[in-house]
This record gives sequence, structure tokens and C-alpha cells, in this order.
Amino acid sequence: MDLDTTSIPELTAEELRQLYKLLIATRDLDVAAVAWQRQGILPGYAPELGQEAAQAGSAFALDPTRDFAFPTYREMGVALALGVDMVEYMSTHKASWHGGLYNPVTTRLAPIQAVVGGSVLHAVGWAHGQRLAAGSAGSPEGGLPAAITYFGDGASSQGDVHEAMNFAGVLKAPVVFFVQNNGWAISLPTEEQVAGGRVAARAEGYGIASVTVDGNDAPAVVRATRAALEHARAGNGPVLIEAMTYRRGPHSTSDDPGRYRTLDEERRDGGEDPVTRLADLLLRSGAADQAFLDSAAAEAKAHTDTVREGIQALKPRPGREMFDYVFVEPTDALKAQARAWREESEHV
Ligand SMILES: Cc1ncc(C[n+]2csc(CCOP(=O)(O)OP(=O)(O)O)c2C)c(N)n1
Ligand SMILES: [Mg+2]
Repeated sequence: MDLDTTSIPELTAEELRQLYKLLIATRDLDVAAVAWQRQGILPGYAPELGQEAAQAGSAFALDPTRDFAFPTYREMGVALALGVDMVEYMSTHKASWHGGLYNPVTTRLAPIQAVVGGSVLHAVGWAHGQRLAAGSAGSPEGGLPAAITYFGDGASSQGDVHEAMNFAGVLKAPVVFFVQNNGWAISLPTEEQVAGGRVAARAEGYGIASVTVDGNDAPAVVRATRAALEHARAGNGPVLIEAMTYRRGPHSTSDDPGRYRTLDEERRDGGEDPVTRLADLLLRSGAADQAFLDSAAAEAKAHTDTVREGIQALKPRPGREMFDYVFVEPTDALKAQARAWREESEHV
């Protein structure tokens, strides 16, 4: 079933300006983070160059007072749009703290997830919980809180993702499956790992509504996500959004795309730059002038500089803390691991 997005209003001029600020701030910080890795400030980073519209656009549609986002390792633009402190976010790339130092409960952003497909299961569990909490009301006044889970074209081939989608379809969980089809799963192009060529087509098999959107068109992504959230809030179950985009950079700072694609292919397949595309729309529609774009860029740069200072000041966390937040009540096995770690690492 194709989701109807036509009832969702176009974005206002003010919304378009806010969206642009998020896109340019994401672009600036993302490009800087790659440079910081090259300079030895960060050990590693997963760039999202080219995916700013998909990320900031989808998160822009969320209601952070009640929704919850479940990211992968590449969702810096989502974190930024949700107002997460970016030093706390980047702490995972500095290897100070796994998953990020931010508080997932207050920010509504689950810890950064490096297990491909892992966040999809968590999102479905959380979303099902919202339905259980609503009880027989089904969909309470104002609708259900919704989860949005991010994953890639590659992750869509993972068994966990199919199980999660099936459960969500059966249970009518209020969850949005947001697939960024960026053309690649590390070195493997989509056509070599997604049978049938389209992730969105799979939704039908699970009785889930779906929509394919131009992931480089930020306002279109906002509207598609708003439509999906509306559908989920009303108790109609999940929606799968396939945002067609392109990973313009390497998979991570330790990857060399030159081993599996040429620069000419990158230029050909990259499509239109989502950031300049939104800038053009703002100018053309009169929603903003060049002075606004310039000040948004300057603001983004100032923010990036603050983040760099914060990252450079970050000290390592005590290693034993890694056992503290696994379970509310640690299991015997976890206690034994913590003891073994202490003996081996701290010799106590
Ligand atoms: C369960 C699991 N299997 C394999 C990996 C190694 N791995 C990391 S990223 C990746 C590719 C993911 O591609 P995609 O889902 O398209 O996301 P993208 O990196 O393009 O954002 C793989 C295989 C992993 N981290 N977790
Ligand atoms: Mg991918």
C-alpha cells in the first residue's frame, strides 16, 4: 500500500529556513569531523556527506517531547536536529564512551548503534510498548508516540530487519522504518544485495504502508515523514520510507572507495547536492536571501568550532563504567565479566 502524502501541507517559509540551518550545520560538522580524523583528533568517523536532507529532514518531522529515534552509526544529522549536544554525540567517535555520552531518555535518541539492523529491533520493541501503554484506547487523544528507526539498504538484507518488520506489521506498532538507500553497503552496490531492487517493495509483504521519497529533497523528506508519523499515531501500524540518496564519501574514515568505484561514477551517481538544492529553493521562492544563507553558514562554522574544542577537551571515561548501564540489575554473568575485567585491566 502506497502512503498518501498529498494531504501534508507544504512547509512554511520559516520551516524552510529552520531546515536549511540544520542542513548546513550538519554539512559543516560532518566535513570537519572527517578532517579531525585525518588530524588525529578523532580515531574514526562515519561520514554522511550527501545524506543531510534525509537525516535532518526526517528528524525535523519528529515530536521530541514524545517520539523516539533509533540511529545507526551514521545519523549525526538526526542527532543535531534533535538538539543533542554534539560533543556528547562525538564522544563515541573519540572512543571516550561507546554509544555517545548523551542521555537517550531526555534527548529521545537511542545510543549510537554499530550492529547493522540492531536499532530496528529496539525501535519495534519500544513502539509496541507505546501501544501496550495505550491499552484498550488503541490510539489515545493526540495519537500514539512513534518510533523512527534508521537503517541502510545493506541492513535491509539482514534477517533481524525482516523479523522486526513482520512483528511490527502483525502488532501494528507505531514505528517508521526509515531506510536511507545511499547506493552502497560498504563496497557492495544496492543492486548486488537487494533482490528486486527496491526496499520499499518489501513492505507490502508485511502488510505495511510504504513510500519512496527523493532523499536529497529535504522538504519532501519532511512531508513524507510527517505523513508516516500521522499514519502510525492513528494506530494504523508501521510505515516504511525509502529515501533515495547517495553516500558521497567513504563508508568510514578507514575506507577507500577508490577500490570499488571511480570518481567519475561518484560524480555521475551522486545526483544533486541536497544542501545547495535547498539553498536554491530558499532563494528562488523568496523564503530567504543570500544574507540569511551566509549567516546560517557562519553560525554553523561557529558551532563546529565549539564542538572541536569540546572534543579536544574530552578525557577518557573510566573503563569499568562500561558494565554500569547494561541492566538495571546486573546479572551474575555481567558481574563476573566486570570482575575479570577489573583484575586484568586494573590489577585489583
Ligand atoms: C550485524 C553486523 N554485520 C556486519 C557488520 C559490518 N558492517 C558495518 S556497516 C555495514 C554495511 C551497512 O550498509 P548499509 O546498511 O547500507 O548502511 P550504510 O553504511 O550505507 O549507511 C556492514 C556490513 C556490522 N557492523 N554488523
Ligand atoms: Mg547503504
